Amino acid sequence: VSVIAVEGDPFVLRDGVRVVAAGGTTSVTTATLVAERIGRATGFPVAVVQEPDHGRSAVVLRLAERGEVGVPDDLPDELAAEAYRLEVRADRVDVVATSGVGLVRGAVTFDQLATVHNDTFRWLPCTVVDHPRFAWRGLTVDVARSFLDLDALRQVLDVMLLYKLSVLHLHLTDDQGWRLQLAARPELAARSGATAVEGGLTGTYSRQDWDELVAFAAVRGITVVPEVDVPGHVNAALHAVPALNPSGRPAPEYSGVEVGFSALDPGLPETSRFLRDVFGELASMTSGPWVHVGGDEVQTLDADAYRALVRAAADRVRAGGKHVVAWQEAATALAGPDVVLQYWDQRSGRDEMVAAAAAGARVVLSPAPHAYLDMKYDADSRLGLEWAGHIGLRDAYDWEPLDVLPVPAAQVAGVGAAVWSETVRGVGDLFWLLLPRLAAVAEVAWSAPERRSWESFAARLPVHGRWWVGDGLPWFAAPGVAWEPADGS
Ligand code: TNX
Repeated sequence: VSVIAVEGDPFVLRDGVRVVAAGGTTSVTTATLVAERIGRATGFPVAVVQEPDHGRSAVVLRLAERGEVGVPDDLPDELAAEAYRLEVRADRVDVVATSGVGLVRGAVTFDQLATVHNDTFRWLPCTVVDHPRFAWRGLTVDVARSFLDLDALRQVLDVMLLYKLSVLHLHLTDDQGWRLQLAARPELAARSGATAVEGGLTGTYSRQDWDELVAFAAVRGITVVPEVDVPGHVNAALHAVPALNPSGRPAPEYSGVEVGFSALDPGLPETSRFLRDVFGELASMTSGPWVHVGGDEVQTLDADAYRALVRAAADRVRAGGKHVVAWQEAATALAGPDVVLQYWDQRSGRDEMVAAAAAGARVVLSPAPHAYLDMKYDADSRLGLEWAGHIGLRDAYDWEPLDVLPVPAAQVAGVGAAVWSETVRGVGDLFWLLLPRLAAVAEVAWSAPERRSWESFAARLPVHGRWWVGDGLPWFAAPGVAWEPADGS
């Protein structure tokens, strides 16, 4: 939101620098993360202490009231929670926020402002006051078509941290695979964890994997939203659970890339038991407020059956104490202030979305021609789909969320990038699609339109290429940016 250069000497990282956690246990978690990151980047061991230590240079993390952070009075609480003030002076850096998440956001900005000069790390003195435009700054990752293991997801979360994203939405089930082990339904992962799209990776998350993932995300200020997609995209469930099929026999596994052909059968008693078991357990293992029920692209159900099944799933989520997220198609079935609808296909569903928003639903904007980062960059891209067109870096950057749908700004929860894995074979492919475009969508989600421009973005991006190389992440040297030589692929 604002950055002001200040007169004076730079802050120079020296041996013995401390990260001071001055805000109790909340700030200790963040301070530890900051210390690890500085230590890794610079080679200095950085200690975390609870009191400033006279005479030593320090990075001080502190919780404070809104006024001291510099948050405008009319800023909604969910945005104020992520606000921060960062003051860099010659011998001391202060990060001040109203919550632990705000400290995380400020600490990342501090990281990013480092410059390297004669082998020393230094920061120019400045004051930054900042807050996001939208609270929901998401990334949808499809681990159903092709699996990503816990280590891969940790890498994704570390990149999300760098871009101040707040929601990791995992698409855990689809026709091709079922990735989450559930105690109530072990057969789902046991059978359909071993399938994938043709050539894709298989695997599942145990309950322990899941809890570790959620904790790793939480330290980074990121909420995990699990999605089990119903009533369509369910072939993996039909493959694993014979009683979900009218024949009583398991559906064959599916490794193609068609969509829309599978659906739950509203007439089978097993269907409601399945919804109860799956969404009940999913809600209970979710620490965040949301569970995603899918709801997209069903071609084989009539409208009444579709609505009944989506509502049955949503009822289970609500009974588990969570809010419901669903794809835009569910706008005909769900409404109310506890519903979040994710809008992706601008070819349809506009009127239904407008009506649902008028009835209280909030919306997450994932317009495919800008936010579907599984599209090819251009005709020569070695990975990606093309149904929503090619998405060059500028396409991912140059769009205004509030122009996507005619709904009141207050109903817009935020923006979600998505990466589907029909063509992805492992985390390297994923990053090649995400970088640099994820940085573009992240800025769309964080910054108000009057404070961002393509020219400024493109000029700020080359150093990120150096960071990605440093972290060993594959990326695409998209045209339009003066990347540093020898970077990218
Ligand atoms: C549409 S987005 C889908 C996915 C595909 C994706 C490929 C959505 C709700 N459904 O099933 O993987 O396109 O880009």
